[in-house]
Amino acid sequence: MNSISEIAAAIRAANRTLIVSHARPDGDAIGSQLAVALALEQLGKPVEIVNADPSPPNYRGLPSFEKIQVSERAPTGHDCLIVLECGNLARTGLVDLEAPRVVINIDHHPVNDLYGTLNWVDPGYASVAEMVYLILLDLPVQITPPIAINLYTGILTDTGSFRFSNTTAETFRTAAALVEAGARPGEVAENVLMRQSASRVRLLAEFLSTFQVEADGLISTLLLSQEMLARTGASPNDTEGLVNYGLSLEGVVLCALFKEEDDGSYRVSLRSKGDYDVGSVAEGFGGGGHRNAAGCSLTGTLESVRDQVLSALHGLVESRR
Ligand SMILES: [Mn+2]
Repeated sequence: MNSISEIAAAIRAANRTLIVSHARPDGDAIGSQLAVALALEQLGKPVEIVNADPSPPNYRGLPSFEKIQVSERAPTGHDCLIVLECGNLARTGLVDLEAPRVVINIDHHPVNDLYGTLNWVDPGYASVAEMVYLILLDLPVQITPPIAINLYTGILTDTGSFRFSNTTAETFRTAAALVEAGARPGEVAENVLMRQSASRVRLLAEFLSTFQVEADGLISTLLLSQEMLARTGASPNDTEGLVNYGLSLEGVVLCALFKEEDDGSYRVSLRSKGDYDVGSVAEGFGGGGHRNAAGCSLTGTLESVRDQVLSALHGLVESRR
């Protein structure tokens, strides 16, 4: 693993930088990308941002959002590639992504192929935005209000508004520094969290009616079908974060969201409280993730997919009784 100062030195030495992140980008991916781009502009360096998929509408008001290009094909001619939040290059969803002389891999997911010429992967951070903040301090650049707002957004969204167990004292220290640098928590929350589309709210109403509990109230399940998406007019972006409702009921420690994909397979999102490790459950089905947030894909009927996943979750509960 490389040090922050080695990564900052490589960023300073670059002439033309491309910043990419994962397909279906989230608040941490977008906020971190924009912050790095704004930092490079302060240094007078040409920089491009490319994502394979459009950003969810609630992030489109972020400072300098217009810098993000959406294309499946990555532009060429860069001497430095910064990859944020990707365990491997395939996660970018970009085709023909060429690896230039310098590839900088910054991630906080536990499974990462260390494909960079420089790698900094640390699952101890709740968000990549916190890691980017430390790199920007080392570059050094001034943490302007636009940079602060973008990084604060990454932290806010990846910590579930400072609710998830990944939130540390350092998370709050970084967030505090970003507030001092010009991020306004109330404004960011209003712009990012309280701007749901009508289709999402319609979907939420249908979605919550699928809520079921079992194992004496320890496990909850939720369903998202293609029919529900079609009926409510919901877009793929409208389903982001819905799984977290599964843990909102008192007593529930494990939840599974079964999302029917358009090819008929099921994307299973798993969430847990405390020490219940859903990362290992997802790995058992060929997926992955963190202890408290993971996912996998299964083929088969809803009934068979549900049975397989629930038996693994029941096993987890039994092993701790
Ligand atoms: Mn993240």
